[in-house]
Order: sequence, then C-alpha cells, then structure tokens
Amino acid sequence: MLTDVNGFYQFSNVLNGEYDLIESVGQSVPTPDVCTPPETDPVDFVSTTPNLKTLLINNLPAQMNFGDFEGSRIEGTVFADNGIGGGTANDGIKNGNEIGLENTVVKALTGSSTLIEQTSTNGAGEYILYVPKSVVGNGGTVKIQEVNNTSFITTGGDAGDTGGSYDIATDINTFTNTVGSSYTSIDFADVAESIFLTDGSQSLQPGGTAFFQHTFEAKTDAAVAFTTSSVNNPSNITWPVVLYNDLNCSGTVNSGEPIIQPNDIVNVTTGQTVCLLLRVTVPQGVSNGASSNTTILAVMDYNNTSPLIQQSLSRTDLVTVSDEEAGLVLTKSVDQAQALPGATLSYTVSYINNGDEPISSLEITDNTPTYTTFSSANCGVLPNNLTGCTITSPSVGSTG
Ligand SMILES: [Ca+2]
Ligand SMILES: [Ca+2]
Ligand SMILES: [Ca+2]
Ligand SMILES: [Ca+2]
Repeated sequence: MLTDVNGFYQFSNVLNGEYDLIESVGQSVPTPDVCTPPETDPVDFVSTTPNLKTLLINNLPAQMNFGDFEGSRIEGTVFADNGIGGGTANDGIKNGNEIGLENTVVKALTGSSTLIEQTSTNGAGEYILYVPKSVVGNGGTVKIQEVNNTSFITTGGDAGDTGGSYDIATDINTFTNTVGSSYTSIDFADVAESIFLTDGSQSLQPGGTAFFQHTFEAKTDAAVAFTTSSVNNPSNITWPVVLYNDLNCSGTVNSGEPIIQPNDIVNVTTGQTVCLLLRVTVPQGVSNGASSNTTILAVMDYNNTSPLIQQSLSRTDLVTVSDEEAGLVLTKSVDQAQALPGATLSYTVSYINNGDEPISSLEITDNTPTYTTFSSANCGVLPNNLTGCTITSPSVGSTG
C-alpha cells in the first residue's frame, strides 16, 4: 500500500505469521504477490533505517517505522594508521589489523566552511553524518573534516566513493554532492605521538660521571635520529657527553651496547621501546656552580610518507657541580700524631653520604702506612640500615 500525505500506513486484518515489510517508492497498489518490490527510497532521500524489515504478527497490533532523510549520508572510519597486524604504517589506508579511534570529532562543512553537523566516532572509530538537501543541493560542495584528538598526528585520509579528494594540510575530504547519495569509506588516518621520557638533573663533584636513563616509545614505524647538544657554563669548558643504546634496558652500559653517533638511524616499529643512556663527565678543575645542560633531540621520520611526516621530541639532562652536595665523603684520622717504636696506632675511616640517592654497596680500601704492620680491624658501629660489613685484611704483623 501507499503511505498517505503524512507518511502513515496501516495493514488491517493481518493473519498471524512472519512478514517482510519493504519500503519501495512508487510501486503500484496492490503489489503483485509473485513479485518482491525493490527496496528504494523517495528521490533525494537516503534511508536512516533498513528498507526491509521482518515482522512477527501474533494477535497483537505491531508498529514498524521507516526513516528517510532528504539529503546525503556520509560514513567512514577514523583509525590508527600504525601498521599493526600486517598493515602498512602511515600510508593513510586502513590495512592489517589497524584499529578505529573512538571519540574523535568529525565535521560536515559547506563549501564555504560553514558547519553543517558534527559527531564523534564510536568505539570502532566509525562515524555517520547527514547533509540536508536544503543546505547543500545537487552539485554543491561538501567538506568532511576530522579534528585530531590530543597527541595524535595526521598521516592521511581517503575520499572513499565520493569521487572527491583529501587534503592533509586541513585534514579535509572535499567532494561534489549528489543529493540522495549514501557515501562510504570517507576515512581519516592518524597515529599517536611517540613518547620520549624524561628530563634529569644531578649534582656532582669535579671528575664525577652522571648517567641519565631515557626511554623512547614508538607509536608508529619510523627512522629515528638521536643527537645531543650541550650548553655549558662556563661556556669555554667542554664536558664529555656520550649517548649509549641501552639494548637490554638495564640502566647500565653493558658489553656490546653501542654508542649512538649523530648520523646513526635507529629504526623503530609500533610499540617498540628504545632505552638510552646519556653519560656526562664533569671535567676536573671546574668550580662550584658550573653546569652542563644537554638536550637529546629525537627526530622521527615516519616510514612510507611522501611528503615526509616528521615528529621531533627532546629531553634535557642538567649536571651541576656542587661540593656541598657531593655524594660519598670519606675522612681518615689517627689517634696519635706521634708514637714510639712498637706502639699501636688506631686509624679511623669515617663515611657519610651527602647525596640525595641511597648508596647500596660500598668498598673502602686503605694501606698500612710506612714503618707499620697490620694489627687488627673492625667495622665499627654500623648505622641501623647498614649490614653485612666484611673485612679483607693482611695477616697480623704483615703489611698490605
Ligand atoms: Ca528508506
Ligand atoms: Ca595503514
Ligand atoms: Ca587527522
Ligand atoms: Ca645495558
């Protein structure tokens, strides 16, 4: 049957059973039993509900509505273009197991960039937008724009089946509207920004060595160049700086772990963590308050991008010379300034940790002075949290 002027329809005296209800424009009434009508919408309308619905009638009244919209429907996906699961990173195309990005804003705009409608992507990264015929008619321009979430970088987009084109600078797909169309696969490709942690600072005495641990967490496939530059105070003194690739992330330099040179490239893939160790040596003879501030710059060239997409990250490590904040301080004293031959001298080695880091193990060595031989040694009174003191000494009467 045909709907009335208000779009209303009603079938009466329907026998119990299962029925297909089909929306079909302009069909003759009654539709012949032998011929299933095509599922169609009125001219210039797109469906907001399926045109075919199945209905079970069992003695009770039933209601089934069909929704149509006068204009065009646009749908697509915003996804993480990071190449996971066999995909290609940063190519602007959803491939492999690249997943959708939820809660991302997508806007429909007119050719003159007036907002028509905006929405957010669902859990699968999908969105649907509608453009009314009254706003953009046949032959008018429609722009679909993504607004990246915080900490995401655009790698591309796809105009889908619109026949339009994508512009990376504005993150907009632009196409010419045919009213009543249902456009699909208008997609947007982003990747999360990679992460570089963290800033460091240490106080050391002249001649000391500082190590700073850093982690670089790649969120997409890229070639990374790590370079260092230092600002020294006073500026005429050079502080030796070396950057190591801490392959086993131990926080220490192990045998075989390479120094990263300025021209080296570290290739990373999505989810990979690169551990770095920066070693800064305080020159001998620098005075209290001298400092060196080293910046580690990480420049990522995203794989598969042309023109090249880059992300730069940096961290700084500050080393300050401070006598007062020297870590371990040892002092040695003797109980008599002079002694007769055969007398016993008692030497005391005292230790104090003035640093802000705990010291977990410590080895102190000393020599028997000239004209003396070893008598005995003990650990003295240990602080509460210091245990396991052992003494390795020469035999009594010997030197060592
Ligand atoms: Ca419909
Ligand atoms: Ca991809
Ligand atoms: Ca984007
Ligand atoms: Ca290591």
